[in-house]
Amino acid sequence: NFDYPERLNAAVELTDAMVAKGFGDNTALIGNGRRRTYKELSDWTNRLAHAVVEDLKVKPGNRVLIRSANNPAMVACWLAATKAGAVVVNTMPMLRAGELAKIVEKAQITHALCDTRLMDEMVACAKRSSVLTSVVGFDGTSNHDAELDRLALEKPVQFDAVPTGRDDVALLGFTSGTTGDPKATMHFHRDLLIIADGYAREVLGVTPEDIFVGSPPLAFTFGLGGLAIFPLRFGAAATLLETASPPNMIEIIEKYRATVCFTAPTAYRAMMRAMDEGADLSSLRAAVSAGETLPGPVYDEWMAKTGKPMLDGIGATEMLHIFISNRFDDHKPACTGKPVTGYEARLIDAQGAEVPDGTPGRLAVRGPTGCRYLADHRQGSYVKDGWNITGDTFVRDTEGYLHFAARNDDMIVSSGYNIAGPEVEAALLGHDAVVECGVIGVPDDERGHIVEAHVVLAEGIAADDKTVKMLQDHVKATIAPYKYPRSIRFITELPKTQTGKIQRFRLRGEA
Ligand code: 3SK
Repeated sequence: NFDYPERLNAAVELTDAMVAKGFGDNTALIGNGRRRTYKELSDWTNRLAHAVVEDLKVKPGNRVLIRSANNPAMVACWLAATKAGAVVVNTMPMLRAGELAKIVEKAQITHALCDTRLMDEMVACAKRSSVLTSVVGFDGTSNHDAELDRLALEKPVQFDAVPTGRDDVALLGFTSGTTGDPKATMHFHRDLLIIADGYAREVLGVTPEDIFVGSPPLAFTFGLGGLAIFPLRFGAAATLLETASPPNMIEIIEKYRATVCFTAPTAYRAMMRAMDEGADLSSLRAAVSAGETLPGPVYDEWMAKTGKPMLDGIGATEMLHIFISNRFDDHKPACTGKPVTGYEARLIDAQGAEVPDGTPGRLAVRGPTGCRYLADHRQGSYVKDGWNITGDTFVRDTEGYLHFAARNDDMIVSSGYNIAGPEVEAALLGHDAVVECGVIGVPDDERGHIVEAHVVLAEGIAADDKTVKMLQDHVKATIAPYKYPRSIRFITELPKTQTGKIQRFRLRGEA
């Protein structure tokens, strides 16, 4: 039961209200060599909000695009635009003008706030657009040396935030496109708080002593929640890294004794290799894994090395954040756990009927934060009676735990057997020679399809027939032998979305 006042501005709750609650001197953000307290963040975002309203002429409901890597200035711009009543679209720094133009068109963006280091593509995009009328630079390095910073400099540190309604749209989240076809979803001011008051409170038990670190971009709602909303809602601190490679994250964890980490299984594997070489990650009390399914061997290894569970969860941009998760006191390998309070999950067949426990079914989810597509004819096929029909197949066991099987398009039917690609991937990842892999089905005259693994090998392992045989034997010894990859291809890198999800459709040669 998420009870919020009718008039609610989420950005005020995450800044000014935190100061009023006595967190003013707590560290809120760390990044680009500086720490900022809640009081400083509140003042900064209020000054920026004045500039956004008075100089840039942003009106409530205008769509404002923000383009930046993860840094405190990006968080400040997002909060300032939200205080001004704008609907924010956070975007990835790697997007090119053509990709930005699609977002601008779809979301009818009128204003863009852009890190000056990323201006070229933004300006190129603006030149093509008749909707986008204002592009203003901010200094992502926090030296306050760009146009927006100068406009904000002399402004008052008090700002009367726009009294938005709790059900007013605050954020448009663009899906990352594992299928190559992005959609935008609308999120209300109350949604931004529900994910903290639900998942972050219930599952992570965040306290003001926590220090967050992680890799997902703030432009991906996984990152916005994990690296901004969750810490700020509880008076905790977020460390923001423009380049969040595993070595950078390790450095930050050791330097600040970070306690909560948000990243994907591949990064955790790299972090465990670093632990073998002496890295100290003992300060981490919560290792959240999402974005990709967590293979059993990665969970097991983390448990063995740290004595703590890695918390697997599944979320979606459509639902804003994680809606099914393991808990600290209730977790298992190769298991995504149970729904977070407020969310319901059903597994359905092609006709929409619920499947019995033990039978794979398509995951449908319902909850307070979704799912509302922006101007999209697909709303009717992806959302039925309030249930968001996801692209994932799960199995529920008799105790109610949900186990990921595959993305619907990653199920392989070979000689009449249903084989879940991710299960074969988990088996391969259990072998030290494998760094990363993606498994797909490829057409075969005899079997309909066969299982094909695309494997990135560890350093020093030869990409030859002996390794193929070794990996095939390993899979046969780990899971039912009929699931073994009849074809193995060695590659140097897997195709991934900008949020780190493996694009298996590209391995299938579909784009
Ligand atoms: O699992 C995901 O991909 C996800 C998407 C959006 C927000 C949070 C998560 C974990």
